[in-house]
Amino acid sequence: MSRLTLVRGDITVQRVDAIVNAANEALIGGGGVDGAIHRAGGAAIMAASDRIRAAQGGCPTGSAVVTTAGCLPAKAVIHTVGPVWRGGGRGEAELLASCYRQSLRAAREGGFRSVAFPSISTGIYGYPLPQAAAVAVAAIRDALSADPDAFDEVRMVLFSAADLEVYRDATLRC
Ligand code: AR6
Repeated sequence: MSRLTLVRGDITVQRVDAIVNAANEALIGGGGVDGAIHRAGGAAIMAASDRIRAAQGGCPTGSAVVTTAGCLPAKAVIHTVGPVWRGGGRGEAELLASCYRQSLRAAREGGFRSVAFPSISTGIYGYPLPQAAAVAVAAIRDALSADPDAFDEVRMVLFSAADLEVYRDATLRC
């Protein structure tokens, strides 16, 4: 039976089958959670990203690709690319929902039964947190109800207490 859980914490230390990275389309690493994952996981994650870039040119916004997790406790990293916030009228909500859907599809295909997400797009990409939380919670719940036996746990890992509160509100509202 799948469940959505919310915790405050650092995604790099989560003991789950797969963690999700808020990456960029070029898969070249960066700041925020992306930087933290590459630092903690080591060079194997970038080596695998390099191979994906060579094979398919990167990862378009709203899609997801899977690499090794290197030295991290997880078995795999699912890299997804959220939309840059441009005011909300440029398909941002659909692209963000697609990140959660495609990441969970990749997890299911990989047989990863527990998955931890950071709050995609709400840092450097500027997506307003309450709107992003509503999209994330709805997209995860839709995926879990469509396929109730696919996962044991889908965990949202929020970096701050304030972010956790916003996500908690979103779970009560949806
Ligand atoms: N664990 C969990 N959450 C974290 C961690 C962590 N260790 N570190 C940061 N966050 P961001 P984006 C939270 O900027 O907005 C990169 O340069 C953070 O507080 O990491 O999708 C990529 O390469 C925020 O709530 O991702 C892209 O170019 C959330 O993670 C770009 O940033 C997402 O913030 C992607 O921007």
